[in-house]
Amino acid sequence: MRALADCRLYGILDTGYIPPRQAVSVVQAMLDGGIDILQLRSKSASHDQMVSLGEKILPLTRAAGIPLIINDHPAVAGEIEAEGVHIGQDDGSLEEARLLAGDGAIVGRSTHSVAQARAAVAEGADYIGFGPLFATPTKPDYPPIGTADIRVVHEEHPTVPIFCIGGITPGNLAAVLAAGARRVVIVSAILQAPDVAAMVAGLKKTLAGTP
Ligand code: TZP
Ligand code: MG
Repeated sequence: MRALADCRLYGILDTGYIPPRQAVSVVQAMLDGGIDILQLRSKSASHDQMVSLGEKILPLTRAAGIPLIINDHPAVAGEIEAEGVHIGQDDGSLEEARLLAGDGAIVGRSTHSVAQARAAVAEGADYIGFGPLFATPTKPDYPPIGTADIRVVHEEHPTVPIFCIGGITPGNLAAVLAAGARRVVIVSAILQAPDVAAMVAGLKKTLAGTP
């Protein structure tokens, strides 16, 4: 299984873009392209629907040796024995998520400011998301925070994996890396690409060009 420390391109299978019947083929394309870590995110699914979708995807991510992270549903992560769970600012404590997700699970937290990043790290998050950097239809309710604080959070937390997120595309990835990012989450630019595997492979190549 790929270690979190070795993950730089984080993909999300978001049911807002991909209907459940296409989930398996799109996940396979992301894996074929070389995605490092994958999240299952559905803002509308019930616990049982998340279990059912997660159980369809897990054999693929397992075969590829890539961690599967469940958004918002720590108990689902525990039930299907996914590698981890991702929670937002309003999703309860990290400790509670860790208890539900089970021993050894990765627990990540979304953060939208330097202060939130500091709090999540203090709480023991295994990684943090940091953004949205730019305005994005995938998370329309959050004002973009820009790129200036990327360097600040990396300097404050040199050993914590920080995944920059929000409106990142092949067109601005180089600028995001130049602003100090090392790891990114990219949702719509991957899921809306005509060739998902080729998009992922191209993004990986750009990331590989920046140590
Ligand atoms: N959290 C902050 S921005 C965001 C989430 C889930 C959405 C990122 O999606 P996209 O399409 O890559 O902008
Ligand atoms: Mg949430």
